[in-house]
Amino acid sequence: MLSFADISDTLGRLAIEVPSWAYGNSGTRFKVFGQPGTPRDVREKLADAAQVNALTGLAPTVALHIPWDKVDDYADLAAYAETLGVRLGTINSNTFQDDDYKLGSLAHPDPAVRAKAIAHNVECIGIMTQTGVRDLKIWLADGTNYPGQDDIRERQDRLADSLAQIYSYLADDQRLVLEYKFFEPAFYHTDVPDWGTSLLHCLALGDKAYVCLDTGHHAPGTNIEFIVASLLRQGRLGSFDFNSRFYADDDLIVGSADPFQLFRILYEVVRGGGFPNPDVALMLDQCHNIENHIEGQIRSVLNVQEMLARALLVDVDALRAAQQAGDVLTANRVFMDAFYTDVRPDLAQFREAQGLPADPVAAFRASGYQQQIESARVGGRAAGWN
Ligand code: RM4
Ligand code: MN
Repeated sequence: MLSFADISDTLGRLAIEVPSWAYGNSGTRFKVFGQPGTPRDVREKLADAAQVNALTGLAPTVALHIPWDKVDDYADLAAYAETLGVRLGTINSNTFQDDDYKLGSLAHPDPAVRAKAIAHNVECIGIMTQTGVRDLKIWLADGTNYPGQDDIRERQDRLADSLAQIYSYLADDQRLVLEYKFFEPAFYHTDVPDWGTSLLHCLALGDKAYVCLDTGHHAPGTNIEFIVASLLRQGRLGSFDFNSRFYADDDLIVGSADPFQLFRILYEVVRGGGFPNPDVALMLDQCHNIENHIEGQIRSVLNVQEMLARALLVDVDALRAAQQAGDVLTANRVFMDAFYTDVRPDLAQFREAQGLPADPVAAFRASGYQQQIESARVGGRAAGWN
């Protein structure tokens, strides 16, 4: 087995992008429980995100959702982020909350609605240009609820055309990442339900189009690490939206529902050259409905770090030797040895060596930051969907 010293330099390159919306209130369709101290605007979301980075050294960029994080001056916002020690990250477009989008957005039957959704994405590319951000992430709520409701084949044609129009606005150093999700909010069919559909659209668009894999967007039992391996083989895995789920798209803390699955995914990321690799953005897409937002984010980035450390510990030479010898159980044992290694003491030391707290959650609780925002911020708003 490898030791922590063998992997610490590589592990030190980990950077996780956090979502601005994780700092807002969120909930289910049944109830949103507000939390005191919730950010009232994007600047306060950035300030909270900066705490996560300051305490863990793991979260240097913050993804924005437009229009939830709309401001008049994006260059100014980017400069403000820098003063907090973070940078702006992926721009997420949002074509799922206007009344016009009831029947879809980029695949809508009405060309006028498609044009509106395209224009919104072009506006997002403009924000990327102003802020030096590389990626536009598109997640669509498009789909149908009833068989026969719309022509599912023609919807693919409309979608392809809309995406091509958006893609044509990208600069050479910008990318489009297309996220898939197998159901919800549409219940019968979804226009980008799976990685195959996303990949087909990306291949048609060109080499600046990549797939975004949200770990919560698969049917139960799906072998996600296989998808990771396949997309990395094609050079088309652009980004992850990490979270975890028990049943549907639960958006729980990454690694909380199934740590072994996270380990297997990160093993394939490393195996396929997806880490360290700036072309594969490791992002969180989560909601903290009942736990403290900032602590939830701290725990999340630490979970990714911990499982990545274990994945890096896999003795790949011993694994390959066992695989090639057809020694099934030795291969499995080599793999499991890494998974079962408790790296938490090493990680605590690793943090301290960088001048970071050994226990970032405890440090956050001791910092007084939460108390300070609770008294300073009144009327904090939701993430945007309620
Ligand atoms: C979607 C999808 C997107 C995220 C929104 C908030 O389910 O996962 O990535 O931007 O939720
Ligand atoms: Mn997502």
